[in-house]
Amino acid sequence: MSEIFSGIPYIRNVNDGGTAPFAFRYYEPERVVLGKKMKEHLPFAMAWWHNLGAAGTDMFGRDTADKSFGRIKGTMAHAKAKVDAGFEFMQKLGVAYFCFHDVDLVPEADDINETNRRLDEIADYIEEKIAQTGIRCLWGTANLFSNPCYMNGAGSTSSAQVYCFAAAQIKKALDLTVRFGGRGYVFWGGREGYETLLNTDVKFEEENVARLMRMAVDYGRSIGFTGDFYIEPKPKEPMKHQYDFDAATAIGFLRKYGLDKDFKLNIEANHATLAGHTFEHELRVSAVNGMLGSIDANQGDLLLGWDTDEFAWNVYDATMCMLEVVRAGGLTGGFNFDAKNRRPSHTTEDMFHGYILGMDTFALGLLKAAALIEDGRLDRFVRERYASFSVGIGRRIVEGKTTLTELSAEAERLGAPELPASGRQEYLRRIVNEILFG
Ligand code: XUL
Ligand code: CO
Repeated sequence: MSEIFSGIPYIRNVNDGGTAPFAFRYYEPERVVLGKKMKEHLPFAMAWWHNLGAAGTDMFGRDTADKSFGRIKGTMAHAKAKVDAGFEFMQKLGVAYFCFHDVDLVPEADDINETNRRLDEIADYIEEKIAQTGIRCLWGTANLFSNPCYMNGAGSTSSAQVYCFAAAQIKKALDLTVRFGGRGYVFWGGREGYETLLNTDVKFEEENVARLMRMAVDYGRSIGFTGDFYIEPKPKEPMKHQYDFDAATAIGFLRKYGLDKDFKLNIEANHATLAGHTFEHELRVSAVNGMLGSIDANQGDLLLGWDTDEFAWNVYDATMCMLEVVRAGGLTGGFNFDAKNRRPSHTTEDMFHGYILGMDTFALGLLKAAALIEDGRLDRFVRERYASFSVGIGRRIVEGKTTLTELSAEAERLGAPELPASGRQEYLRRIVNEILFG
């Protein structure tokens, strides 16, 4: 098989001060940080759909990039060329995992029997590549939003027939995930939501979504899938109201329907900001609930109200992200680059620049997070901030040994409270800048 990205070398960290265009500046897979190799802190994954599929089409114009890989799009020959391109791409970057939707892998046919036959054919080919390279699946998923039948959602559809097709796609995607050694299986809500209450039974739709997830867990476990299921929250786009708005909403849903033992969350940076949260807020909410599973590592544009899926370059955000991940003890999943090149970045070189940027940004974030942890001032400040709860009446509160009557008596004895100690936000931000920029 001939090389597809023939002008591009294997990407290494050459420590040349950053002048080589196809080299990492910060990512060094074998470097040990906080007792663990960088590649273990950062299990990176390639997103099949963006990297091998997205070619720049938007609602105003057609493709700018050529992702034919020398074949006619919409054919099985093209599907195989994408496999070749994808594995060469991952090998050149040292990316150990990939993520996929079923219909990223093959052109979807009109009849599901034919689609499944095509999936079996491509799966054989992908398995060969997995055996040759050791690259594995991070997570798989079913695309339950592109086909027009999903106009009202999949689990939340108004049609029992459509619900069956959703179930069939999930079953097949789970089979493939297991065949590819996947660590996880994702439910991104897609069109699970609604446009208007005038035609929607919210309670019924949510219950049906939960039923579908329960059946997915039962089937997955029956075929030997031992990994985590994930919900990937997103607040809007495509539907006006999405049922998995944010981490807190998704966690409440999982607990209500008894799915919290099998599911964790896949947090995407751009979805967090669309929900009006920071990336690190969503990570923290997941982590404190024992639900931080995986990350869709991208970045939005705060001036735009939609999901731009850019490659992350904001080092503050990456540092805060890595602080959350390291403190949580790492991910059961990994860092999936759910990111695409900007439309004018249309060359194959740009595909590599995108990944080098993304990998370097999170590597730099890891280094800076480690420096902040080793510095200790932030952690110490937070610990000391709550010191009044480790003695006297504060301690009795935490130990559950007091009552409203006792606390009320204490307040009356004091007459008026002192102001809490300063939150020192500006001072703490100075520490962050000092660690980031020296
Ligand atoms: C959509 C999105 C999806 C999921 C997988 O915004 O992020 O690509 O990651 O379906
Ligand atoms: Co995503």
